[in-house]
Amino acid sequence: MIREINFDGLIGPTHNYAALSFGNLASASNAGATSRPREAALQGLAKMRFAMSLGLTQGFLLPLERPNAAWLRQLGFAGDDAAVCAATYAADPRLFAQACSASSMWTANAATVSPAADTADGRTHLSVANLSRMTHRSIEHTETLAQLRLAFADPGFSVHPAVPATFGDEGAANHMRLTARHGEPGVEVFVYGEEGGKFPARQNRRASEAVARRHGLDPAWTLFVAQSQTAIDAGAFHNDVVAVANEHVLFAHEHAFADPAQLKADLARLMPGAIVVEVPASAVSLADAIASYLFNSQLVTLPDGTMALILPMESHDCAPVKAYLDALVAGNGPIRAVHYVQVRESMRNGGGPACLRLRVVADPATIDDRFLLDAAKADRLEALVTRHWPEAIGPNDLGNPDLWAQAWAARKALLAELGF
Ligand code: SUG
Repeated sequence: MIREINFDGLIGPTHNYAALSFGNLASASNAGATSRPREAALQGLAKMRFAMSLGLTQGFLLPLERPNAAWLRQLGFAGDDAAVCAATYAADPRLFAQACSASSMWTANAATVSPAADTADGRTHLSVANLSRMTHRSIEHTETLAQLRLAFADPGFSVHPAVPATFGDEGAANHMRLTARHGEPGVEVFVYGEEGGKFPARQNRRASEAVARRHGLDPAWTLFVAQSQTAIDAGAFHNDVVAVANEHVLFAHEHAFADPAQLKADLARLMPGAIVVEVPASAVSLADAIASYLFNSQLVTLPDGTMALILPMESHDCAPVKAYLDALVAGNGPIRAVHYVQVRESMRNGGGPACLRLRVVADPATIDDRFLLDAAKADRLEALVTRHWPEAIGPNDLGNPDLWAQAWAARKALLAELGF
């Protein structure tokens, strides 16, 4: 049966705080902090389990190989993997940190997905994101492509490589879809930024247009919408930091878009049943929205047809946001419940519940079963993480050869456990 499946990124063993993402306030402000990779991965798995407990279908994607010695070799470092890492760390510690990043955990940036109901050939199209605006993320797409081609090998899917990197593309983090029901045709909304602000605009309009063409979307049902410069400057480096959509509901901050009136008019024209739940700055300031990640929540349709928000605990702990959410649930709107999950390790790098998942509308029976989760597999993954993931990584630990060996061994054990 066709449904929405959330593919969360299993958080990798090198998760750390190297402040690699300029414009992402959380990443910058936790520079040099000590990370807890084991706890991070367990928090991620607990969130996946929670989603399953709500009756949702859950998948996951694997962490990529880090440190990425193959990439460092392309940059001229020579020798075996450990020698390449040692030479890079000695020559350029920041470059080495980029090769170590566990950033593929944020699978909202893995790809843009257009469900079969929207595309000309009736297949579900996935375009891997090039992530070219951040060096540490620009090295994800080749391995991500290989993984998505495995997971979505069924002829009902078409998996495209990244669009050329001159056009920055950040995938589903800047893409929303409004539809009466997941399996039905929808309006696809691509959100892009414009250069010239305080921080880099990470999604480019031409990249979005290329993705829409490759997916065979109907231009009449495809919107290209500019992010507001105010939002980007306030730290909304992706649209999913200030907006989230599910089926007929768009939940967004008043200052998310450059021209919200136009977007609302277009939605009303294309989808008269669409509801925009707009949060005014007078209730939640842009700064509170970004610090609490109110909008980086998963807006989901439960099996009984009602909608719920899965939010980070930081939203619970921000008084104006909590007050807004309490009133939202008490009111008569389409969002009937809110749930808070603990994903603090990821949040400290600017990744909330929505960043950690890639949504795919499909029949689970058409997906490689190794990428789907159930309670028994979650047990096995938790045991494996507990055995193999480092407990902590401090600012000076990235140069430690024992850490590299542990990270490679952990990933190898994971692949073996899952039958890859
Ligand atoms: O790309 N952080 C990620 C967070 C991605 C969030 N994703 C979405 N909004 N969908 C990023 O900025 C920080 C890594 C570091 O600093 O070590 C980082 O890459």
